[in-house]
Amino acid sequence: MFKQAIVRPPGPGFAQGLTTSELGPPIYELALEQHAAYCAALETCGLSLIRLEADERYPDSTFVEDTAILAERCAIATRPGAPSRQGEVAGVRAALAGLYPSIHSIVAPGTVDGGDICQAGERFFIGVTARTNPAGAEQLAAILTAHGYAASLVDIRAMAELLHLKSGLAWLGDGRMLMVEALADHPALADVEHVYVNADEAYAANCVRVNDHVLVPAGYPGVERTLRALGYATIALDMSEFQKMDGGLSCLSLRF
Ligand code: CIR
Repeated sequence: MFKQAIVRPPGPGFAQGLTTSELGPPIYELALEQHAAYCAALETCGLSLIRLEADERYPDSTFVEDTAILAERCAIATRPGAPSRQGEVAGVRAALAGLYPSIHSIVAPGTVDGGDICQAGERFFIGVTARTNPAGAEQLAAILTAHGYAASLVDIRAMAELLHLKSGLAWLGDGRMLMVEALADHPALADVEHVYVNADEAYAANCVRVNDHVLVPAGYPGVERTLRALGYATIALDMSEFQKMDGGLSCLSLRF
């Protein structure tokens, strides 16, 4: 069960962040509304929120998930793969200081984005991507295994359409992984149950199981139907302005 989450609203310079999407610039006011609805949904799921102030120096800093890995037995401050994002980590680390007895760090030349890390119970899947390099993935795996977790590397560098591992999959609990079909044959994912997302709803592979609910992006009825048929209670959230900046649901919070 998650009890808390760290969130940070977008700042006015949000549109200057990194993006590969061709969906046009985000509307700031709408992004704030969508962020507020996202925070309310986390509270509906029973979480209390640690709300950081918007950090105008870093336009991508609303995507807090990329700056840390938070597990029950350890916390790791990342070193994001995009140089423009590395300065985001200090503020999140400061927020974590009172919450974990010690905080590990990913160090150069390693890079890790939290969006590449998927916890599945006692096991962590670590995506190797353009953002998380092999050195960072190995550092993280060593920290996690020292704390008694299993760690599996999932190299998806050949799948350029996936910015992060969790752009293409989400752990649902109960031994199940929601995923795009492109990941179906990945050997690292062979021993979890696969639940597929159709290619035309690929964005919705980035869902988040939060306690008794699964947060899903609004506008993807096939994924919602699939999840409801499996017995999950879903909460649909409009993510349009974050999608314009390559962001998904998971990246807007650090849940622990
Ligand atoms: C970036 O390119 O880094 C941001 N514009 C989006 C990050 C999304 N993060 C995530 O999916 N975990």
